[in-house]
Amino acid sequence: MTDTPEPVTLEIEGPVALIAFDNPPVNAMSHAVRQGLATCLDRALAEAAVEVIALYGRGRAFVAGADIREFGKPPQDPTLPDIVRRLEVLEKPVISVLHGVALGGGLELALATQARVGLAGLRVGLPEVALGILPGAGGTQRAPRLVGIAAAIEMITTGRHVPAGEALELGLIDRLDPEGGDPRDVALAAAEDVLAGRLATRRVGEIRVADDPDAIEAAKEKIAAKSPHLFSPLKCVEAVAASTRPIDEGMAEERRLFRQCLDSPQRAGLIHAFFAERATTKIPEAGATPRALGRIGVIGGGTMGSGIATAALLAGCGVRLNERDAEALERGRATIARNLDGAVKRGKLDAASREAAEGRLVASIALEDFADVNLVIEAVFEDMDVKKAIFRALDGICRPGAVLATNTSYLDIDEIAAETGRPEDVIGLHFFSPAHVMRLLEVVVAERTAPDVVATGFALAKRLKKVPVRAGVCDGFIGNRILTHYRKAADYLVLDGARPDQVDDALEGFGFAMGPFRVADLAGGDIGWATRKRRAPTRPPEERYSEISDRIAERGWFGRKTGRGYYDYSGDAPVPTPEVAEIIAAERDRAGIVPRDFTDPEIVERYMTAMVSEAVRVLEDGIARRPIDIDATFLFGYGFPRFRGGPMHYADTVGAAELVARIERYASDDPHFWQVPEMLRRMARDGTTFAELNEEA
Ligand code: HSC
Repeated sequence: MTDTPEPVTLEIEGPVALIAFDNPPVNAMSHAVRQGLATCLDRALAEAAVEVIALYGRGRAFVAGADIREFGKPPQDPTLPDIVRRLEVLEKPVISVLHGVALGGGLELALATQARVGLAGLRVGLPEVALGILPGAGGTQRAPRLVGIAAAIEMITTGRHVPAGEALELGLIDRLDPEGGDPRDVALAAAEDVLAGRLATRRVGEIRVADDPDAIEAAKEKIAAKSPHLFSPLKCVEAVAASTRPIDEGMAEERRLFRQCLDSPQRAGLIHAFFAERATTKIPEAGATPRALGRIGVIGGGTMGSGIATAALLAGCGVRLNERDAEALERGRATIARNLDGAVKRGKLDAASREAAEGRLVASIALEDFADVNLVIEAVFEDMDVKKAIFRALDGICRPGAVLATNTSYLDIDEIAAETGRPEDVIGLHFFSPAHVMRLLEVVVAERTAPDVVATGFALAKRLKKVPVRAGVCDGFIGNRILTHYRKAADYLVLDGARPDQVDDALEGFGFAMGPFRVADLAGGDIGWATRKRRAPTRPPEERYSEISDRIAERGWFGRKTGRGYYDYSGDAPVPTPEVAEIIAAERDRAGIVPRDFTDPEIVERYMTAMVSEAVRVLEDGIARRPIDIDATFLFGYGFPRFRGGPMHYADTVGAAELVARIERYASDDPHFWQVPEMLRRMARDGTTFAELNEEA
């Protein structure tokens, strides 16, 4: 005997069979659930008194889809497509009652039932495209039968969640129960309505779909323009196009296209990214109770401070903003107001909520006003002395137990913490600009940070809907430390013969949102220049140093904000700044370099190998706990192509042995920069992968 609860249960109430999914947390259709459903259906059919069957979910959702963890493993019968086909043609009518979410295979299951009742707050959708696949259990065939080809393509290629009201309007559900209530009770009542003729049933698969070649063509064009790298969106469109055929033929075509997606490396990358987004919260401090978060203080009203304040206001927190004088404070306030306006424009909040958010902001030039905040985030410019002075002051002002956080990108947080009499309350909360938009939050744990302070950092991230990654203290933490290294590889490529725009184009071709030189122009050349100057005294003499960026910055060309940088922004579209080519040529002459050609794959290979090498050292040093934390850092903070899963997932696709061979080959030109990390050498020898390290951690 085992105590494991059944994931699917059957209850017979007179002529009604109630089948409930009970597979926490989200009732994913794992093999056990599919099997359980098949068995319950058999039993309901065998029961002569049963005239109608109603499906519903226990817990927080109807069904959130197929069990994503099963993809990539051998399929086990009964498959979801088999089940939905069976449901639709069952001798007794089956209906479904949906609450929470009905996503992917969950909605597909519901579409195969003969009537759908939604509960208030329901969201439905076919989000498979985000996982590199397509709805493979009839969604591409039944959704168009209910909403038409154009609307089905829109839903399936964006994967968006459709709110209950819209689902009713579109015809995805037949009835919306505005009261909500217990799904079981609603299921019983709806089944009785079917018996009394108050709720009509029909087989969606029997509906005919009107062809819409214009919508199909327009969708293909849009995908080619917006997501040229992605494999599955076009396959989604092809599958929907087959919905004009009889259901069995359409489902066969859907299955053929689904298989292609399943076999594509993008599927593995995107599913890895899905789990990376959730894995980062599994930290040693997860059991600690977070401290209160109600009132948040932000010191510094520049781009970063205002962005952080905006993020906190949008999350419903009360915010105190501090600047050193009234003028700077007013600028900060204005930036926050603009950010909030932008959020309204992007449809993130309505006008009333915007006013309420702004109403929660209190601006003050007196640090003494921070005495009662629960958590304060310092976001002034990167100057150790200034930061130390602020922390000394906060130590004297803030109430005991307040969390004192710094948003520094590079500086030593242990040194900052040592300025206070309460280093256990000090932590790094490293946001990424624009902080109210970018999802990554590095939670930097200093030597003496208390576990509940770490837990508070993670709780804040959850409240702000960010992806928190636990990092250790070093110059640049996880992301910027790795960035500094591979950015040098990009500089060396240019020094040795590539053009900056060629490097950018090659990496954008690989899938990065932006190449490193376009990023530098966007971030502002002055920032990198200041960092390089700060690091100059500790730069090892054997390190190659490209002065190209310094020469550009010395001219006051800081990128977009000054109209010039690597690119010239004075015309309609940015073009490479002609003088930059001269600067590069002069630097090559000065360094005695004879330029050579690089192919795009060579550029990508060197850049990615540099990224992976430093990432491995970050793991070796314990700055990141697991490879998947590094993947999440790059996916959510550095525009890493999601379909490639992150740098460590990419590294597994290349293999440790090949990476070692590459580094050794490049090292013949520059043995200082290209060094094989010990861990990578060991992995190459043992044939192990980063995925295995994730499992072990
Ligand atoms: C699909 O359905 C494919 C089908 O079309 C066809 C299949 C045909 C096959 C044919 C073969 C021949 N599976 O996000 P949260 C876990 S593809 C497994 O933190 P929230 C999640 O990892 C699927 N696990 O909560 C986490 O675990 P942890 C289409 C799943 O409230 C926990 O649940 N569906 C899972 O913020 C809580 O998740 C989707 O893409 C799943 N399907 O959001 C929906 N879904 O605690 C994906 C969740 O260990 N899910 N988990 O970290 C979501 O969007 C969100 O999780 C929800 C909940 C909105 C459901």
